[in-house]
Amino acid sequence: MCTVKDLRELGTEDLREHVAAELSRTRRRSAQLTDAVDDEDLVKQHSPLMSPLVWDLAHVGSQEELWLVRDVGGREAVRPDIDDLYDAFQHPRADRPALPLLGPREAREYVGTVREKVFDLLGETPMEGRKLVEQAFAFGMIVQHEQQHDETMLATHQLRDGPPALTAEPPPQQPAGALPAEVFVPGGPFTMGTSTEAWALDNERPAHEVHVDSFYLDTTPISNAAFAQFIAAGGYHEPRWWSEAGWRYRQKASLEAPRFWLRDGDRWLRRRFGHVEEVPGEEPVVHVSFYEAEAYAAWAGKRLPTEAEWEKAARHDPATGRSRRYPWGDEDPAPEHANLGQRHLQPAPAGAYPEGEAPCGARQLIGDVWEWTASDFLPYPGFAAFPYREYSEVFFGPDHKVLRGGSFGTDRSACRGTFRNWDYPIRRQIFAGFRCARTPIQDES
Ligand code: AVJ
Ligand code: FE
Repeated sequence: MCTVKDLRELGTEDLREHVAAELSRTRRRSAQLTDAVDDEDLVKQHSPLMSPLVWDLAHVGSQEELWLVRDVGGREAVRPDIDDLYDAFQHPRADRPALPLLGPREAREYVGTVREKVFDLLGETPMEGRKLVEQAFAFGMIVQHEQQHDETMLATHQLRDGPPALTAEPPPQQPAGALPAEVFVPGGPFTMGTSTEAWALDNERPAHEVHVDSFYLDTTPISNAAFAQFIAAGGYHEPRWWSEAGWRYRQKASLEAPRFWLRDGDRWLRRRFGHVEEVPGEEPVVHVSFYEAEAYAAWAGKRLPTEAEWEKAARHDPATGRSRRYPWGDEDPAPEHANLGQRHLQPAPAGAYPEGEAPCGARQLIGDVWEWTASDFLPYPGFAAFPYREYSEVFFGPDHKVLRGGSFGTDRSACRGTFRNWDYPIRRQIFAGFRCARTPIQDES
């Protein structure tokens, strides 16, 4: 387990070693996700929402070739003829199966060839002199990119029909103990975003002060049992809990429950990576859209936290006044802190991971489920696209809502207190849940 706190403290050789370890660890996961099914399954489209797994694999290689082999390394292109096929902006996901994609064997060979060249150039790349390589940023960006696609591939696995293909240990069943339902976060300024985290992506930058009024935040994510009460109370049939856009979507899609839930008499079952099982009441709810989260919060007399509230709860240390990298401190996530990295293929019970607790007392802000926030995906003041506009900038605006904290399917390299994810408010195939917030009523607190 790597416990590097600050890559700026590493010498070039140690930095190279760190990069090599991260690249290899990441590729093992991509291999697991693609070796788990046969060739037919790899080229097939399991849902119009997703690419065939074989597209994700070669796309990962293509981005690595563009940024590391060609740009950082200045080496000759490996496959300039396939750039367009794996450019996510050229072809929507639904159209990708019809493209003349590399087959499974070719895709594996391709990513292997690219990786060999990257290991070769890693040894001679100076980790300074050019913004792209400072603290090995481009390598970190490529590690995170592959890990992000690994989470996307995990979502594809969840969407595929048929018997289970993936296995993992269940998460620790730690008793939560008696936790308060909500924690209080006193009003005041905090530092949001970062200007120092070496591998932070452009949308997390720069650090800036934000004032957040006092608020209450749920100690844990909303559980399946709590969400089932909303269903039982007729929540899906009461327009008053829904925003206008949310209700329109609820009607159009005939939503009745989280995605992958099945009614069985008077109980709920779910399909999870090929297993059909009773919905565990104590686990955080997952596979709900922003609109369902918003409706639940209204029904509960609450609201979703803003992105600034979420980050203040997760990072602000009132004892020092500074913002931490993670809720528990500045050390990289270890297994006792959070459910990350596809070690378990489901969230841990709400209230787990006492060692990952934030100074305000909230739990599981990192890991388990992505948490929908009330906020649109917008640039921070002073934002500068780097190294390319298509990572973040083209997605800024009211169409995408911000998600925070990462899920059981997210790697630790692609998740931190400042990390920002985003998606359309209708999306349910991602590993997203939520927790609620509320503004104190007069004289409370
Ligand atoms: C940050 C998860 C929204 O998957 O669309 C992958 C990450 N960007 N390849 C996505 C990403 C380019 C992105 N999200
Ligand atoms: Fe990508």
